[in-house]
Amino acid sequence: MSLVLVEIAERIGTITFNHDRKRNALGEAMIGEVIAALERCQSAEVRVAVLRAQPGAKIWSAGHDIDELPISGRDPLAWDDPLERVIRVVRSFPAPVIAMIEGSVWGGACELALCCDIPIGAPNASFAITPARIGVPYNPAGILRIMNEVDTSVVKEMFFTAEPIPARRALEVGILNHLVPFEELEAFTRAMAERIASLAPLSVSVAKEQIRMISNARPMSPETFERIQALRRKVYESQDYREGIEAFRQKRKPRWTGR
Ligand code: LCV
Repeated sequence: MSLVLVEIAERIGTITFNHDRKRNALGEAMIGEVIAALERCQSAEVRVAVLRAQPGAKIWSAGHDIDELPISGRDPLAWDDPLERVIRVVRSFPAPVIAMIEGSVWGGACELALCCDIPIGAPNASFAITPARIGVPYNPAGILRIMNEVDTSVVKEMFFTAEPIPARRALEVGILNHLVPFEELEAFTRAMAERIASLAPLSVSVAKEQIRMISNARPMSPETFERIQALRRKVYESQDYREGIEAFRQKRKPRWTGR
């Protein structure tokens, strides 16, 4: 069964997560299907794409597939990690990507939702950034991308508490562009997509790429980069990192040691 469904009509591509068994956890197989769906949309020259879960979803995505997090002292969120790859594909997709969000969004799925161009949420949308739940060292590019969308003080609270931000507050702090009642969500999103698809595609596409490049323009010295990598290595080689994953698998609370 496909982990992702794709529909392309009237220059609008709709990509639906279809992996409820693992709560749309973003594993390699599912991400491969999302990337293939985006490539199909690009070949069909869609003017806007919509990323969504099944209608009525309680979980938009449970984030990175924890079962695929490496234990062997390897960077869990390296450049070629599937989640990192799909985020780059969405950000460089040559047309706006709308995230239509019903349900809770966890971990790296928050970054995926935030790197979409226009996040639109239903009243049950919530956003929890969860490295601290598992003992994971998030990656600098991902932190910068989240900081580009949300105030630093809110980013800190999300990373330090791993608590879900509910829809109303998500709208207030800039995670959501729009908060729409359930019964209006599909029509609102469709109208936005049709509006974008009716405009000059090259102008829209170039505006998206310009904004991406300008928002990336934060120079970082090699020394700073190396220092960040050393700090992250300390975390993903820690006992706590292994404990976080083990605890998830055993469905128990983790016992942190700080080592
Ligand atoms: C693998 C899963 C997952 C899952 N992976 O259903 O941002 S970072 O750094 O943290 C990054 C590393 C990251 O994104 O990490 C993942 C962060 N995600 C989370 O912490 C969310 C973990 N999941 C949950 O808290 C619950 O599953 C939610 C609240 C999403 C849904 O709860 P619900 O009661 O509806 P279950 O927990 O029963 O999950 C159904 C099945 O999906 C698996 C889970 O192990 C279970 O599998 P089994 O039926 O085989 O037991 N699953 C859920 N999330 N991220 N597998």
